[in-house]
Amino acid sequence: FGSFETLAIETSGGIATVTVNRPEALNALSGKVVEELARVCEELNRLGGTGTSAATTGIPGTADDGAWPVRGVILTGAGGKAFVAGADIRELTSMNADQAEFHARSMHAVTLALESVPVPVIACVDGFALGGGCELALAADFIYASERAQFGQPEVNLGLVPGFGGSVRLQQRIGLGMARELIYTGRRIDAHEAHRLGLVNRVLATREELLAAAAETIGEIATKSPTAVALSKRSINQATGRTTPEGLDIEARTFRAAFGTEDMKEGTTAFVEKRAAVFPGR
Ligand code: CO8
Repeated sequence: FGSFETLAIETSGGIATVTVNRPEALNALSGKVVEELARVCEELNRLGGTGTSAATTGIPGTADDGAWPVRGVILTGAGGKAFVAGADIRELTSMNADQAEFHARSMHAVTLALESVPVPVIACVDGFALGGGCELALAADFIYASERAQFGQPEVNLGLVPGFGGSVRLQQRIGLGMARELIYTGRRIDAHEAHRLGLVNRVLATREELLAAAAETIGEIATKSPTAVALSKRSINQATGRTTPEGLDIEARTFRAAFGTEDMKEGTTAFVEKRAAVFPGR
């Protein structure tokens, strides 16, 4: 993945762990962090297969077709106090409106790139996920949190509005009424309230348990067809925010694409032959 100033990347056991690493600023999203996240997302988007799978599924990939060296991504923050405490407020104070819009659009590109990574991305929130931090977590497939997690969109306290996707993705995740209330009040909520609202899938007691639970879920997903998981992710993302007929059209096309994969042949044959499937990953 190369070397980074503001991120720590570790790959082990088929999991890439991306850690935002600016603990002195509670991992705030400076321009540098956004730039480096964009680079990582570019790498992560090359993880699918090529050859037959790319031709039939459209999932971009490495030269090593079917290898899938990474089966999931954990996104987290360093220092034990914050996931990400938002955009870097110090940096915002020296920006003009053009630069601010550029910064917002750059981060939008990162969130879209994260959503198109062909393996599941789990945000592990241990501490503050505020403003841009909550918005970054919302671009992951789903969120696991520790008991210490706190979520919020506090932009109104700064005379700002959500700028990294919160006005779109928060309502998609928790519904319009609660999204409005959280954004208008800037209120912080704890992990359990976030869980009740559906913002968080699971709450774990400690950071260790949080990371272990995410690794376990990625491990479970890794026993499935990688092309089917990648296509499911793409189908869900492409259908989000569209009308039902448009979403169903996307689903039908994706279903067709799955029919062109070797994984589909192996999965259905294995079922008929009453044996466990061994997915070739293409
Ligand atoms: N940006 C820059 N520095 C930060 C940020 C931040 N978002 N958050 C914390 N820090 C720094 C503090 O300044 C402090 O640095 P120093 O030690 O040098 O003074 C250090 O991190 C530790 O923070 P605190 O001392 O404040 O720690 P506390 O435990 O007292 O408080 C809080 C923790 C409650 C998280 C507090 O730090 C806080 O409120 N932070 C700001 C949270 C916030 O408002 N986030 C939203 C930012 S706006 C945003 O994200 C909009 C996104 C879209 C932007 C659009 C692009 C233009």
